[in-house]
Amino acid sequence: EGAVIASKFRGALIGALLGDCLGAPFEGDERVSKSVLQKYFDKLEGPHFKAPFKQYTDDTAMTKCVAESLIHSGGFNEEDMAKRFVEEYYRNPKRGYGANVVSIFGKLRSTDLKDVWQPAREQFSGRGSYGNGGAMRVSPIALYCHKNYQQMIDFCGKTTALTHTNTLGINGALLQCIAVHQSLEQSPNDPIDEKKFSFDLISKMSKIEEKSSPEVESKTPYIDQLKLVQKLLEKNKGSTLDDDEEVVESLGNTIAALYSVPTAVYCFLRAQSTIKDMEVDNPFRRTLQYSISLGGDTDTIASMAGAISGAYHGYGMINANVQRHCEGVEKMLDIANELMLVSET
Ligand code: 8NA
Ligand code: MG
Ligand code: MG
Ligand code: MG
Repeated sequence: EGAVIASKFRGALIGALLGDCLGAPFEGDERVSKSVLQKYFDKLEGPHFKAPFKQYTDDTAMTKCVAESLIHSGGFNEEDMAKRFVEEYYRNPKRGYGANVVSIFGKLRSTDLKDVWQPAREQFSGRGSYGNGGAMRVSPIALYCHKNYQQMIDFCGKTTALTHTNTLGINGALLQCIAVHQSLEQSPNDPIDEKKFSFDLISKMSKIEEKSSPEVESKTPYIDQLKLVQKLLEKNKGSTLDDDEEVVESLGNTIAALYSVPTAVYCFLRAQSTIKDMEVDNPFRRTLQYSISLGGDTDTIASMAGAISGAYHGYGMINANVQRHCEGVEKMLDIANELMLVSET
């Protein structure tokens, strides 16, 4: 049992890292041809060849900060977490950060972290960011708190509020965290029941959405999206023609959390079975390949879907050759091991 959970910890973090590294070259493309992606993955999985590293972006940089802060502080500590975000950003600012989040780092630095919560509250004239930058970095929280669901919700909300205070930004991060947690709890030998997995997400998100009021027409925007996930799964699974256009149009592929986190959940669930124009047996690879094919915010959607998938299947499902092409794998494996040690209480 210990070996299974250790593999799942590595799977979640390496899944997040690989989705980011492999998705980043396609970020902003409208859609990515499935045959181009087939060759791209085949080549990376094949015999090793010398090629420049696929560099990780803000998604992984911030995920590492979250993990290291939890490990170092023995839990959530807002000053330590904020300090790591700021230091990491100024050490390497060219990681493709969101256009607005960087002003938070500037304010935190110039005020010497006087009030770590305030700069995020000031974003977008006080409405706060609804970007997916909160959600993209939460997988370590699901790991660290895997035995304490309420603590996970608490840590996830607080970690997100350091940069994203809009209800949609926060609830998107909570959905991603809950999805990784559900995957972690599920035995890799039991096939995923897509209906149950999504119903469980809906029931947990309904507790969250009944306590918050987003600035949008629906009172339950994430539940609405998750119901769409169920509808699309029913329609596309086993069908000879996947309606990717409808997936993109309705679930979305943007930098907004509402239009990317449910999409990542969909990609994970959809990739449990075969997908047209993808000759892939491995469901982890299929998750990344399908996520990237949808275009848009490819690094982030693939990273989130990769974390959910890796947390379910475990590290053993992740091709070793591909890992050799991605920056920071060794360090991320160390982090997974450390998280494993400190969370096992
Ligand atoms: P953010 O907080 O700057 O949000 C990202 C963007 O979302 C902002 O620049 C705005 O355009 C928009 N936005 C967010 N909240 C609001 C609001 N309340 N009103 C109006 N517009 C809003 O940064 P973040 O950390 O959320 O960004 C994360 C994303 O940025 C990740 O996908 C990451 O990979 C990166 N990134 C994405 C792209 C892309 O085109 N897909 C490009 C570069 C960087
Ligand atoms: Mg990125
Ligand atoms: Mg980027
Ligand atoms: Mg992105």
